[in-house]
Amino acid sequence: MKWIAREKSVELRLNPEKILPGAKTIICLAKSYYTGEAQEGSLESCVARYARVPDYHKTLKAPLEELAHFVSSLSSPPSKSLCFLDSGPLLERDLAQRAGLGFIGKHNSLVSKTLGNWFFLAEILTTLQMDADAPAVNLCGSCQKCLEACPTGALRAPWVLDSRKCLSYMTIEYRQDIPEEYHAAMGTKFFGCDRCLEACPWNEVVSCEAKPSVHISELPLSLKKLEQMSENKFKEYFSSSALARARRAGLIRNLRIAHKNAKNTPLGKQFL
Ligand code: B12
Ligand code: SF4
Repeated sequence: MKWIAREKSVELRLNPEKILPGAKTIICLAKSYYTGEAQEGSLESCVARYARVPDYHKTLKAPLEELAHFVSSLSSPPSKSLCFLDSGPLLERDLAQRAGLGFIGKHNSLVSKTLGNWFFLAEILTTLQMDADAPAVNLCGSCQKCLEACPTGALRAPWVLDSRKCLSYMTIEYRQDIPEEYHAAMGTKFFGCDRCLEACPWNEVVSCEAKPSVHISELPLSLKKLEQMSENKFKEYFSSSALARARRAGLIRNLRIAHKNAKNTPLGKQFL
């Protein structure tokens, strides 16, 4: 993740006017990905919740662009707008907190009083001048449940995440063998990690409707299928899934560890 520290991207992150000259407003958006609780022992339960729905980079692109188009049409001459969805050089959580969408919890994710912490962030950067909402206030209090729940000690202190120890980083971004010391902590979770998010008591207030997803059950997800698949076929089958980010080799690596941890359980057999 060296790109985070690159001088150019730091400069852009700190100064959105360099991304869009004349930028006056950042509209921050949140979209819930909550699909309800997965059945225990199901393949779906082994994947981080955000990846249980089709890849948000793709599904949210069109509605986001439509909204940006609408924003541009609000003034004459039309304002200029740019859309961001995870990929751009913006500090999405910091901006969302400042826009009042929620507060940055001690686990580093944004927590909303209505959506819990199960949502994506997106932004529209625009030259249109708009009034700002009030920033959100932190409501963690003395709670430390997320820090206690992290199985690897990646959350070293409140708001301090050591990504090198984070199972989300290990199973999605890391391209080498996962060191043995992290295998047990992974359990059967072979893509991403939700442990710190699951621990947050603010999830009890989730007010959005859970829409069950069939996405994971539709993917060819087993060691045998992945090992026999060509890279081109992998790209084709996983084109609508966030799981593609781990690549075929990464998913095979992760599934082998999850299988070892599942021993002879019915779930372990599904990994084969
Ligand atoms: C790189 C990245 C990761 C990396 C590193 C995480 C990290 N610490 O930065 C890894 C792979 C580990 C990761 C994991 C996850 N990620 Co991620 N990730 C990103 C990404 C692409 C960039 C983050 C970045 O720029 N980091 C660099 C640091 C400097 O910036 P920062 O963390 O935003 O800011 C921190 C400090 O500056 C400081 N700070 C800044 N302002 C303020 C203000 C106050 C008051 C305080 C106290 C602190 C503070 O605290 C911030 C939080 O650590 C963002 C998208 C984006 N463009 O923002 C998604 C994003 C943060 N990830 C997201 C998600 C969903 C996850 C996972 C939950 C996925 C999963 N289930 O496995 C985990 C959660 C892990 C965790 N506990 O943080 C969502 C979070 C949504 C939300 N509700 O907050 C984002 C916003 C993507 C999106 N568009 O939806 N992620
Ligand atoms: S679990 Fe507790 S400390 Fe962590 S983000 Fe939620 S409220 Fe804050």
